[in-house]
Amino acid sequence: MTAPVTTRGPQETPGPRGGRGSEELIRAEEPVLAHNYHPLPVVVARAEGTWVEDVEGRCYLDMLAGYSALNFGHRHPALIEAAHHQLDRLTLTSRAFHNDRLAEFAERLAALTGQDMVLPMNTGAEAVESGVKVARKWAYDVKGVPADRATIVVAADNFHGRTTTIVSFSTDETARSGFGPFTPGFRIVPYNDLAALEAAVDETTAAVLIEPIQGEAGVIIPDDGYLAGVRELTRRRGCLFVADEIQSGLGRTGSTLAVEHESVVPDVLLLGKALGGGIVPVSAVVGRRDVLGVLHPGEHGSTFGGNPLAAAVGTAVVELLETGEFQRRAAELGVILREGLAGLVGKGVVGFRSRGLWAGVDVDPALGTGREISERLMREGILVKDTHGSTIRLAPPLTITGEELREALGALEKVLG
Ligand code: IF1
Repeated sequence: MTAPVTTRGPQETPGPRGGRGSEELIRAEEPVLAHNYHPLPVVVARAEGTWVEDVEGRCYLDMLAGYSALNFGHRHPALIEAAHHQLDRLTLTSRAFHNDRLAEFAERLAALTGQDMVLPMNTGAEAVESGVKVARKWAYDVKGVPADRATIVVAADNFHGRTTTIVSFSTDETARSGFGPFTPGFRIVPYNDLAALEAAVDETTAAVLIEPIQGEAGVIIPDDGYLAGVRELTRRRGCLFVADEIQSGLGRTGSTLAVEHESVVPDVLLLGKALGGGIVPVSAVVGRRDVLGVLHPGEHGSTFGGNPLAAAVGTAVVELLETGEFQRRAAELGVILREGLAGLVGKGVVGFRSRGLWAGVDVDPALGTGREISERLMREGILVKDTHGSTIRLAPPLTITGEELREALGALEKVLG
């Protein structure tokens, strides 16, 4: 084992360490890796906390945090310890047998989120797919919707994942076109529009599925009252409220769940990303007993879902969140982020939206695309990811310090100057 990265800045041995350098590794990917991504030209080799180090030993502040999969930073000691401990005992059983880690994970995750039951899966898209299946089954078994007639109402500009059913209700042509035929049964309404939702819901509606804050769309925060309105509407009209908290949940916005900002409790929560502690893919559908209770043996499953390694890491994640420390940090540091960004409005920033440690920043298009700004920030030692057009998103690990956050904001000011 080499020493972990504990300091920022170039390490003692700059330059490729024996192996292939960044440029060579990037070139090597080209003929053998499907071109479904266009990554920034940085090849990461090690990371700790808020910092990543490339193969040449250059260090960068990670202001993306694996799209919120790294809310606790890279290799959080408690999570790494939980993973090591479990690796030495038991890693996989399949759900054909019980394992000794799953009960505690489910109990503590349900308690943390104020729900009754947990359906463990692996990736975010699987949690969404599973949520769709549960909602449909509930519509037939409990609500009494005629067979194969259930509908699910979703929002325009949503991002819920990449499977064929999920892209069926995407409005992003890049994500969708070329992948049909699509799964029927979805109705798309504008986000943040309760009247449109009211009009779209009918007696066939199993659920309303939305992100409490739309991530890929540019960190779009709905008006105050929207989430409470969705809750009231779904209850009154007799359908489920399914909240995709895969990106917004688990501390990011300054609370365990983004729906807490409006004191709303959905019927079903979809969780992922940070639930795996940046170590393994862990996702879950979490919901009330009368909803998740519609599933019976054989009706749904997963080889890896609920495996003991995932459960051990997931339990350690829940344990970190039980302290409230990360939610508090996100809320407190979110003020620095918001004030810093407010100070850049008119200085290259045309507008921004933020909640907790999560921001979508619209850069003056005259200064470059989001991609170009991201490349300039990379050269300043800050890693971010653009979204549509000239919007960049900031979502650092919740372990970031105020000083590091100010440094990132300073770099942003510099590249926009
Ligand atoms: C990509 C965005 C982030 C999600 C929500 C479900 C999933 C995601 C709210 C699916 C996934 C990802 C996946 C990644 C890009 C990314 C993303 F830009 F698209 F919006 F995070 F910012 N629900 N989000 O955000 O989870 O199956 O990937 O585990 O697909 O390129 P997954």
